[in-house]
Amino acid sequence: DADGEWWRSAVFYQVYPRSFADSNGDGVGDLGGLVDRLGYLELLGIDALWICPVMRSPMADGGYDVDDPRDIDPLFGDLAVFDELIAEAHDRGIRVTMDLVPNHTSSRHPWFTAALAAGPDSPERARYIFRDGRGPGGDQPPNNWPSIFGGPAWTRVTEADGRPGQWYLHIFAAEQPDLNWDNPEVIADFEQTMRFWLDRGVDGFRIDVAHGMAKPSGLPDMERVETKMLVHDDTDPRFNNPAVHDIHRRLRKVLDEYPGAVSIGEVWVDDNTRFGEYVRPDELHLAFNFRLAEAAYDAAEIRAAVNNSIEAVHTVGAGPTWTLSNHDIEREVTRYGGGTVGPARARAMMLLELALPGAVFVYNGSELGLPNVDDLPDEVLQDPVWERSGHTERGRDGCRVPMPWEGKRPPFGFTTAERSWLPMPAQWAELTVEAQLERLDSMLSLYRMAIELRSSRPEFAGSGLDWYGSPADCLAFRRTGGLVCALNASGAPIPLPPGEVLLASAPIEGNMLPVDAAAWLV
Ligand code: ISL
Repeated sequence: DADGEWWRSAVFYQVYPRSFADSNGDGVGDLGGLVDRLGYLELLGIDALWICPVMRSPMADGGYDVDDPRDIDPLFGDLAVFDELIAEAHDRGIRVTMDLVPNHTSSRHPWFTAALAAGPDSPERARYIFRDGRGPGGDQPPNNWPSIFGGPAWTRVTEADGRPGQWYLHIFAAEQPDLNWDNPEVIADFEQTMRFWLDRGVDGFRIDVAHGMAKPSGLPDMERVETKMLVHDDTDPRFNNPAVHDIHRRLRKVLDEYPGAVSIGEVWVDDNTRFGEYVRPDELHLAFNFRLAEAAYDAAEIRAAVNNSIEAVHTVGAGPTWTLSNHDIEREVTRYGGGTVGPARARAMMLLELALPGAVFVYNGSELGLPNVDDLPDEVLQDPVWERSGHTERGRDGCRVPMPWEGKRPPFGFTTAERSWLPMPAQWAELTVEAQLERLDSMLSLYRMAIELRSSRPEFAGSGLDWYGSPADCLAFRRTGGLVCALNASGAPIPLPPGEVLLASAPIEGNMLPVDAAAWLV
């Protein structure tokens, strides 16, 4: 039924809990802070939340290293406040999806501690991927795979850890050992985790590294070792192995026991056919693609990203997803050039994104037009990329700086502590929620108006989209329901397509769309 597929055109709001709002004065955001700010999210008009990991974790990778997947980390609160969050969000008509991390656990997970202590060939080690090393004495890693965060993807067990000698695989940090998804115990445990949260009332999951999990048999060497951090392509043996689809089919069966529950996979796969396989009717409901986020502010690139994203999923009957940023990538205002150009382009891209058919994911702070913070002092950096790269890559903390809520000085109402866990720039005084709510021309007001129109106007109906012929470096399309969106990526103002302007990212004068602006028409 239609409501059962609520997620198809929903606006999801991604909360990075450490950076959203702090309720207990420790300088780190938490679930209590999120509950306190639900009124803001209702005002913004979003349909659903995606909350980044809040399960128990030593926080070696911001919570993507889980040591108890069926409890809330004390840093964020407890199960009682989580239940309160679900109840209060639902009262406000906001659905709640949470992040689950199937590819790996924390190295402090009791399973992994037991695996270290047990010897080779034990059932404890069989939950992870332990191998003997190569070379004399086995002192070389079992294969040549690098970690996504830098350095080898293998760490050798030492005397201090437990029974020494073997190596264990970690595609990410050494604190994130990869699970062995060929082991039935692993899948059963994950299903138990899904049911645990679904029974508490969550509306679904964002599945971390949904193209990971399955590993190729024999763990063959990579042909071309990719040394650039955080990057991989479709030939990479660490990801996108065919057996991953059997896993998704199993997980989908659990979700199907809970009507309306959705799964959104993080799928970094370039090839359209292979990407589409993840959203076949018996696998994930939705999959992130990052084509729009990867496109420069260039008409041809944007058009190709849109076409590509739609093409990749339509043959299997799934809907597209759109995202301009998240907690792993540089903030869009900075990506599009910073200064005054970046915000103007981010506003235009936001209108384009919210005009498209499909599900949209807005990362907290995008609605405020926050820039990346590229001058964080070395000593506050927490992303494992910083350590693992030997301090050559600064990592992703710059897009994770906390939200400025109100007031004139850091920490801008984010926390009652003197300092937030990552320092906030003094210039953010003009970007606070409070300051932007007062201005009709702010990024926040534009987001609110756009989301409101998108959810109420009939012109946004239908999943079809037709491109208009438009001047070079510009693009315009028309939705089945009649909405027209035009975007100017050229160096001069261009005439608007015919129609009445519903909303524009910059003031319209004389029927001309300004440089770096977008408009909606009906
Ligand atoms: O960030 C990336 C590209 O810019 C990716 O390579 C990303 O690191 C990878 O796709 C997985 O990301 C997810 O899992 C990681 C975690 O650090 C990220 O925050 C999360 O989004 C490990 O759990």
